[in-house]
Amino acid sequence: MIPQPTAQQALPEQTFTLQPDATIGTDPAARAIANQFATRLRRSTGYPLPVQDGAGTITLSTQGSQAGEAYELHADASGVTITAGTAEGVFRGVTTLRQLLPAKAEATTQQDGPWQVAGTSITDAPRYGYRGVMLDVTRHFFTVDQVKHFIDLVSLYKINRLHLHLSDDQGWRIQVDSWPRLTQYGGSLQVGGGTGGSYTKDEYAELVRYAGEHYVTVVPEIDTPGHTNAALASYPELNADGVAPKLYTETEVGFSTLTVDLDRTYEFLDDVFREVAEQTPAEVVHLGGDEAHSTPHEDYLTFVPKAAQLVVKQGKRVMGWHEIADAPLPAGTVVQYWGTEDEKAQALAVKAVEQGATLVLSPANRSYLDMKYHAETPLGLDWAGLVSVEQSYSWNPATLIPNVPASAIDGVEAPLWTETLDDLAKVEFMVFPRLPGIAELGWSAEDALDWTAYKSRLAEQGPRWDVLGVNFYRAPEIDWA
Ligand code: TNX
Repeated sequence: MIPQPTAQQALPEQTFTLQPDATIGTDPAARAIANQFATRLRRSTGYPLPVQDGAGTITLSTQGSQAGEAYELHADASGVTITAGTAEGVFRGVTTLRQLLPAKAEATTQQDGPWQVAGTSITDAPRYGYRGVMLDVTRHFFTVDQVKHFIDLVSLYKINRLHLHLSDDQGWRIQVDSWPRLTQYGGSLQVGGGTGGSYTKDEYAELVRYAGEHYVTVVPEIDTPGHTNAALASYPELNADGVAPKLYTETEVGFSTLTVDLDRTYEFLDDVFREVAEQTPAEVVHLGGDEAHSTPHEDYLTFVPKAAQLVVKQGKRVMGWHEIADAPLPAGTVVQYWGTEDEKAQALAVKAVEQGATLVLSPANRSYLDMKYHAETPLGLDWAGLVSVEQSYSWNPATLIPNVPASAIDGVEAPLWTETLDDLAKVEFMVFPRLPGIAELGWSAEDALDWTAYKSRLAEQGPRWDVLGVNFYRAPEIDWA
């Protein structure tokens, strides 16, 4: 099972077997989760599995005293009960139950039983509240259906944030009614020069809804002041010389910047952050801030507080890459650390915390899912080094950055940049098997983290991914089941 639960006790001689007449009991708060689970299990088992009020053979209850995402799962010969204090907690428990069932339970066509769960009593709660994955939909665009599939896969590992990187040099991917050319023109291409794409408001709302149904919160990123060529190309008025650059379909970074001393820049951002925030149930909006190599540093320090204020004005907290910590930050800012454990990045993380910000950790040499596994990996980049499965798992979020108190860490996020990834099979290849390890670092207690034990639990996920049709990398250091 991944992530490893807080406490688990085997109940010998108490194997549960799902029978054709089984029922799924629920209270109203967990009904949607029960329906979702029943739908999945009906396909593979062929059993009717009616969902009913109150107790069932499998019972989902929100009547527990657990807080937030915590839950308990009890499986014995008579049935399975998942108890939490919230629907979210029940959902996390159901992802555990899915992993306790045979892999073939994930099949979309009818399979032969038996459908057994070894007797167990589990008590579980997360180490961190932020356990994210980032998908870059700018360098290559991914459709709503593709992102939904991505959500299906990551939510099985208790990932609870989907950071969508929605604007960059190569494309603008979210509709903004007051600046329509951002998507009409700025979203038209992608890396390599092929057709890009963008989400209409309805499509984006559908993504947010679907993520919510999987207890994943979407964190939208509008990258500023660098990584803005698509916007600058769409609107000449955003450029210092009033001339729009061409659309860009290659993969250099750091050449574009918003014009810091132009009023129109902030009118633009005010509109963009307002329209994006309106579609955001999350309490944060990410304003990027990374690699602004074409923004003079004094300008950068002027820009960040002004842009941050426009996010705060929308009732949202600011999130941004760690470079923003050089500027004064509003209360409640979340700084995303992407350093490779270098002193400059670490100093910015310390500076962030000194200002009262909290940290989400995405060390590039550990958590970047776009880094190659080894020198011959056909996809991905290697500027942060090669990131083997062991390298991505074997670190401790609490001690990664010296002089940062453990209390300042909100959690972890694994970013997937897509310069080299133009379809879902390639995305899956880079995400699996590394993401489950980052998910475990975010969820499981510090004393549960052990590469040797993790390795054998990871091996057991292989058959599950085969059933789900996931194009995972069969890393040779894992003895795949
Ligand atoms: C750096 S890490 C970037 C991205 C690239 C990525 C490729 C960060 C905040 N910015 O613009 O896509 O490297 O690995």
